[in-house]
Amino acid sequence: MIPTITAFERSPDRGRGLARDMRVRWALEEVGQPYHVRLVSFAEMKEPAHRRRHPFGQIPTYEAGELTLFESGAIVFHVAERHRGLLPEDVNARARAIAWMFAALNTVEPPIVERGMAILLDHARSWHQERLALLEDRVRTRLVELSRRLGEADWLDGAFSAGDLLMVTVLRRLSGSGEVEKYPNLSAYVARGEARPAYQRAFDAQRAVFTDNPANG
Ligand code: GTB
Repeated sequence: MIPTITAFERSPDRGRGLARDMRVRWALEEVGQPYHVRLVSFAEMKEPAHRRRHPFGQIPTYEAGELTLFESGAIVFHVAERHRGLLPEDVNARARAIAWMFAALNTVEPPIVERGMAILLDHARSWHQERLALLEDRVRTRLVELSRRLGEADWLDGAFSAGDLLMVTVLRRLSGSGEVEKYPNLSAYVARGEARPAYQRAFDAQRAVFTDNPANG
């Protein structure tokens, strides 16, 4: 059964792999599971047909047979549970890898998203600079803590796992800000993730959506 995922027909990131379909594509590539992609416009995402897949009218979604899923973390977890390669076999190591999945999405991603939203949506507000400074502090706190924990290791807990996959995609959301580069071990960690052949296949596939669209020429 070949699953179908959804992705932006025209991603605002212009093919930089920052939208959340990237983590699902990467997970599927890591485990060698082929997939189809249904591209959706912003208008289509809010229509009933897509809302049946995703209650909040967003991407990504995942459909395979009777199963329809939303939430990138749940989709990556589902893929990781059903294939070898993204979660350790050992029960305790597996639980720790899952903890890193939650940490990526629940502890590290929120301040990064808040910062991004503030830059995008609040830049004209009188309080923008003051709030941005506060949000950047919160992001830095997490980066310092993550950098300390990672130390000189290649991955967060032993072998590469779905926790690393999600953490790398979360850190990539700071691309262009220079923030991750302040921590050479985190910068090398992201580069290590990006160097994985599965990452590169996923990246190329999502980039082709942008480059193949004549409207983007
Ligand atoms: N918690 C959900 C998940 O993890 O799946 C969040 C899903 C989500 O935010 N989806 C976004 C979406 O569909 C796309 S990824 N937005 C449309 C809408 O809400 O109407 C977020 C995203 C968008 C664009 C960039 N970018 O241009 O850099 C980066 C990330």
